[in-house]
Amino acid sequence: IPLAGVMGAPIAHSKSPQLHRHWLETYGISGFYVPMEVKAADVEHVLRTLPKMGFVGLNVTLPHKEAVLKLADQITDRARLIGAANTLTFGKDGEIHADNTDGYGFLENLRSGATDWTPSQGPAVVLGAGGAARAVIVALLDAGVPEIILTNRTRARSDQLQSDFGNRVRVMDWTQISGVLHEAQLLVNTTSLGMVGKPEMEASLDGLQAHTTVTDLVYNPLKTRLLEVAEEKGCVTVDGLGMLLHQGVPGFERWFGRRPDVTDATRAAVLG
Ligand code: SKM
Repeated sequence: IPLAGVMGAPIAHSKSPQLHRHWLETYGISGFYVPMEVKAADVEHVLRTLPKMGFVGLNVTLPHKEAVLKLADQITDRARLIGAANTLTFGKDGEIHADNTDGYGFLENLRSGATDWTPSQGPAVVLGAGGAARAVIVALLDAGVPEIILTNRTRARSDQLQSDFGNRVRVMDWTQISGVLHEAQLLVNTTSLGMVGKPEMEASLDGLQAHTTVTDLVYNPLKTRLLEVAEEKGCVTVDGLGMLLHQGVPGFERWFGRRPDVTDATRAAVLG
């Protein structure tokens, strides 16, 4: 019986156990998926031990996504480019294959919620320059978005991403977003602003127009203030829950042998 799970600190908030257990049940697969709260100092020991216990793989969430890359034996190009991994698969001798499916999950969610959005049509404005932004930017560049306008409250972090990802990324000051919003074909919030327990999105959205597709990585609440404002302006909006659901697909398929579908029932299982 295959065993898998999700490792992070904290881990109690994670919806991955509900997600994978829903799929196991739906497809009648015997398997286990367990949450594991692991301290940074224990990550290596845990990764060496789990394969011996019958684990076939693991999702990795904050704050271990970068650390696991250093312990991996094989790393996919996209995980290397992003600089973090969220999906590990263990080989027969415990060797670790590391992938990052966050960008894939982001794009699948966006495509399923905004069917008219075409990557090549115009620039994307990305708010935030953390790990999630890196995954989103790699996915958008790969999909053919001509330009990414990147803005972060701390300018130095966006400058770092600009130097990592090259001249299709243009950096703007946070206070100047309003002036470029009218250019955006897509607006993505990768910051935690608007998440329950965090400050509200304080960026000015005055320049936002109806032709821009707007998506938020925050999914608690499902409808953030950003998405509310966007809806009022007539934009197509896509909430962040689907990204979590879709990023789980490749791992589930590798570990449990069946490519799972993301449906309304999947959403309901995770929200329930
Ligand atoms: O990348 C994902 C990760 O695979 C699982 C997760 C979670 O369980 O909350 C969140 C994201 O970091």
